[in-house]
Amino acid sequence: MRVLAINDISCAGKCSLTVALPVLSACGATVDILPTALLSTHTGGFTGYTFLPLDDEMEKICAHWETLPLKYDVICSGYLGSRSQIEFVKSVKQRFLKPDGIFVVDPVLGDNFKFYKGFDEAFAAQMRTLCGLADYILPNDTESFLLTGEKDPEKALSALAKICPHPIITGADTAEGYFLYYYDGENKKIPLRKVEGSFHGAGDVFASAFAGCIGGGMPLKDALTLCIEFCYRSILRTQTEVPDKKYGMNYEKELFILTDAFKSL
Ligand code: PXL
Repeated sequence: MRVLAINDISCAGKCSLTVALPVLSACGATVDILPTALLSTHTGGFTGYTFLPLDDEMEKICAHWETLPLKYDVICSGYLGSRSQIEFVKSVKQRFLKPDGIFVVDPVLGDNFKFYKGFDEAFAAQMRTLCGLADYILPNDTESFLLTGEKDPEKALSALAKICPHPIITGADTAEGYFLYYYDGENKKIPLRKVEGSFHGAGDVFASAFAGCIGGGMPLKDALTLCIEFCYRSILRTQTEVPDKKYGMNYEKELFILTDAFKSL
């Protein structure tokens, strides 16, 4: 399985490509990367970070790849720095995804019901159009709200199912408890064990594992169950091992969950 991960490089504070590479590799994937921006740290909780958008390089990298040629079984996109990058990712899908390939979009927009720095309504509207081209989308509760205007996860999921065959809301609190919501012909949900606190990079850990599992041929429910376990164990480890949560998740010693699952596949 050859995977293209489109995401930023945040040099410190584990997220994006520094997470995608090891996690997808643990699923047995050969991973190529298309960096969207180079930052000293991610933007969540740090101040004074550097930010270099890589739009020009992305164009040049793809022009070179077309001479090789390269085609991908899976393309997964995450943090995109501008509306023009969203448009560019659409063309990357067209140029480099195999006809039967899988396009996974993590519509990175915000958390705790707020936009990340630099994003706004217009950016969310454009991200919605990228979601419309995806086979799977992985918004968190904030992102599903920003994409649909619906706070209720069941209603948000139904709205997202109108634009993408398999939306997955990675975690949402309701009166009945804390669930992952996904659409597979109908609305479905899986209960999650809640760990108090906010864990930066958890969405990237989950999205990378999911892209690896689904690209590796796992049925949807099995892929979700395994990724939930991998994430939960990583969160528990992070809770005790990482004093400052903005530095990201300690998922490394849980990668065996993925390598074990892919041993015989
Ligand atoms: O984890 C999502 C993410 C990815 N990349 C950058 C970010 C964030 C969230 O804050 O700032 C640069």
